[in-house]
Amino acid sequence: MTSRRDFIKISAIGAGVLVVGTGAYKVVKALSSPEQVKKLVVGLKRTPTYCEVCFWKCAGWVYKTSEGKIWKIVGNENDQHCNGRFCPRGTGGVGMYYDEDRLKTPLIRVEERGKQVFREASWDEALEVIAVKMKNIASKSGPESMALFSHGSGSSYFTTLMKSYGSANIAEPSYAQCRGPRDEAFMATFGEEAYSPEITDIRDTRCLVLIGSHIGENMHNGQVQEMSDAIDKGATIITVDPRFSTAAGKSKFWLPIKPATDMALLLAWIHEIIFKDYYDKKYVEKYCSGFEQLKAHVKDFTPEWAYGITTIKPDLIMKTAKEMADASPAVIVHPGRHVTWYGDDTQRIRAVAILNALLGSWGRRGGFYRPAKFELSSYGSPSFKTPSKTWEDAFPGKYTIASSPVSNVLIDASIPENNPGLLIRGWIVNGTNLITTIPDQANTLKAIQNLELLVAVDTMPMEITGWADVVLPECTYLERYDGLRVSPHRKPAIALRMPAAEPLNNTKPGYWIARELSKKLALENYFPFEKQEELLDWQLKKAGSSLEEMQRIGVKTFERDADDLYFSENEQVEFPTDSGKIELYSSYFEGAGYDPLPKYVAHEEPAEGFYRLIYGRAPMHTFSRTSNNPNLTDLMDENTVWINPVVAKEWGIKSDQYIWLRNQDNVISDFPVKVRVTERIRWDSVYIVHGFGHAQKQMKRCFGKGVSDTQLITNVLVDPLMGGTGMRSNFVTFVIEKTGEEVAS
Ligand SMILES: Nc1nc2c(c(=O)[nH]1)N[C@H]1C(S)=C(S)[C@@H](COP(=O)(O)OP(=O)(O)OC[C@H]3O[C@@H](n4cnc5c(=O)[nH]c(N)nc54)[C@H](O)[C@@H]3O)O[C@H]1N2
Ligand SMILES: Nc1nc2c(c(=O)[nH]1)N[C@H]1C(S)=C(S)[C@@H](COP(=O)(O)OP(=O)(O)OC[C@H]3O[C@@H](n4cnc5c(=O)[nH]c(N)nc54)[C@H](O)[C@@H]3O)O[C@H]1N2
Ligand code: SF4
Ligand SMILES: [Mo]
Repeated sequence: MTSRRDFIKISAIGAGVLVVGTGAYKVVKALSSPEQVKKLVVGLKRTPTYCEVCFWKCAGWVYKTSEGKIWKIVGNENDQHCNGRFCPRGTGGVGMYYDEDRLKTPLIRVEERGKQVFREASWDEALEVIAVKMKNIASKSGPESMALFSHGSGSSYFTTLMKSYGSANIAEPSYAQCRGPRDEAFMATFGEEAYSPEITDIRDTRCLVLIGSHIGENMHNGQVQEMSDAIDKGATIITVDPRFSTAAGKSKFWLPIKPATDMALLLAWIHEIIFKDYYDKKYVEKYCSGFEQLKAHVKDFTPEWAYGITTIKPDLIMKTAKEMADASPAVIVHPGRHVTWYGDDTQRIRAVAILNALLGSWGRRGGFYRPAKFELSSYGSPSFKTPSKTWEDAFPGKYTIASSPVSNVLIDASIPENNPGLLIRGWIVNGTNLITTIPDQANTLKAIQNLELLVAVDTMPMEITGWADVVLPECTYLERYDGLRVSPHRKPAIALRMPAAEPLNNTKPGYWIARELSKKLALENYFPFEKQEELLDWQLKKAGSSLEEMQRIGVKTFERDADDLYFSENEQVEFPTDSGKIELYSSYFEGAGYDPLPKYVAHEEPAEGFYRLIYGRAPMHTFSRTSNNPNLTDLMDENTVWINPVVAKEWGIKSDQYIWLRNQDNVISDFPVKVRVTERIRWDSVYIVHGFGHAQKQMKRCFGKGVSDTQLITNVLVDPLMGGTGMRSNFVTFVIEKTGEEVAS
């Protein structure tokens, strides 16, 4: 049996970074024991924070040396997100503060956009330039022709600014490039989303099915810890992945599926579970609607049928279906997170939701729990004006079930020749590196070239800042207050982030930036608190705490109002769907003109000599945001391309050799990438970690290291229901020598 010790480890309190996989990763630093670390920090000053290296938002403590320098970040033991342990990235977060390539002062563009010629400016001047342009845009074209792209803690301030200015075009890449299809599919089925952190009750599950979710490389903290616990307690892990992921290495069943065919497997599982009478009859009768329609729909989707599509043998499909049924209701078919794969993503995740419903796992121990969230008091600022148009008017009739603005729609709406019903003329981009985040870079750049204003608020000189008219340097999360973290979990909780140090150079917190800009736009009545700490203290006092208390404890966890983490035995549950039931057959989708039941649609296959480009995460990096972090580049400073030995042999390619990748549209990667020849990937695909291949010279450590998946994602399969950008529809071939360039050694 696999043991907890074998699995990817989250570093214990303040310990060095330790990453152990199934031979895939080496122990990269010696561990000091938690006791040693505890001794080391005795008497040192600490301040609370929650991590911004990814969006799991673990709460921790920032320790300073006796000289008062930021030294270490460790997990807060009372935090449900991390249980006192940070992941390697969170531990390495200190590197964001010390990175010498950070943005240092506001910059104003002096030459053509994109040429990257800037001059330094004062905050006052930079904000004045922005305010003048924004006023111009508002009077000429209406405030609704501005858009905000944002990710991370600062989103709320810039959202307030944007709404008070008169625009509701506020998009986060965590919707249309990430979990949007999943949340829409779960909403349609259960009337509720899967939340962040996900409400998966992994610690008590008896069977966890991972469809692409590569937990262990996807290092979302509490989830990795709970999966380790579940493995220790004997849970079965079933991993469906064309790649032998770290999770696959810990699985009883690895299903090396032919990529892009998951829908067929899901339908066959549904078929098996219904026709073998494996489903939870009492639960389905009591809570679900549309069972008979579903049953008729999947009648022919047998394991044999799916075998022809997925390459997964029928007996393996049957065995794994039985395994899930045996564990029911303590079974989780994981909803996934980054699910924008092939354009039929909402429907694929609908199939996932249906499976969970049949297995009775929603609302049950070891399945999905009911989240609880602390509700903060709001301070009653003036109400926002209603914009005369929103992003939904850009291309009417498209993506009608999208419940959040779609980033790619706002980008398309910035290109006049697309004839949008609303033309976007200016962007504020905060905390998202759109150039590496949105597929089809040429389209993004085309949109940018049409803008009258592009403001980038960032901590690093990332690609997006190179295209901006004005660059505003935010200080890192270690140097600022931010909004209280109130993410849902098993118990309601609040976590505080406060500065551990003064902002370096001429950088400022997001709250300050948004408020100063609001003053220049005469909108400061939407920011009634001059300092964010005054607002936090006000909110905390309303919550029965205070800023002073939270500075001491960092995290405050409350009891749930009722003992209702799971459905009780005879509970009558009214689900927030149209019918009040779990909708196996979605009347909502049907009403909106979409398939009420998920269907399998074949996807394009690679041409001869091409391989499907698939991508994912590495445990020690987050997207592109960590690629220049000195602590994390120490652990991994480039990505590699995984190639199956059969393919490598055909091409005469060897491990450690550098090659370029060329995609179906003839785009060649800017930089070469190191080869990793491995049995752990199917022959029809190649795999790289997202976030590398930076083309920004100002980031000295990561410039030119590895390849960018985004650069090669030129074919985008947009989800017709909600606008998500399917990105796994690209194929690459190998370029062994690039004319005019040396292969790096
Ligand atoms: N090709 C491809 N595209 C993808 C993905 C993929 O795997 N492959 N993944 C998708 C997913 S799942 C997601 S969630 C998105 C993520 O998309 P993003 O959040 O855009 O990801 P990053 O590339 O990390 O960009 C974050 C930006 O925020 C800046 N930043 C970091 N900290 C701060 C801060 O405190 N304040 C400010 N103002 N800026 C800060 C960083 O320097 C960086 O420029 O990308 C999506 N796009
Ligand atoms: N270390 C680290 N952890 C992170 C992040 C990070 O940047 N770094 N980002 C966080 C965020 S915002 C997100 S959204 C999540 C994303 O992480 P997840 O939601 O877990 O992963 P995905 O990107 O959906 O899937 C990646 C896996 O899908 C497999 N795959 C590729 N094609 C197919 C296919 O057709 N079928 C199947 N079944 N599998 C396929 C790949 O081989 C890879 O193992 O990670 C989160 N955790
Ligand atoms: S999972 Fe890691 S990077 Fe993400 S918030 Fe937690 S410690 Fe930070
Ligand atoms: Mo994501």
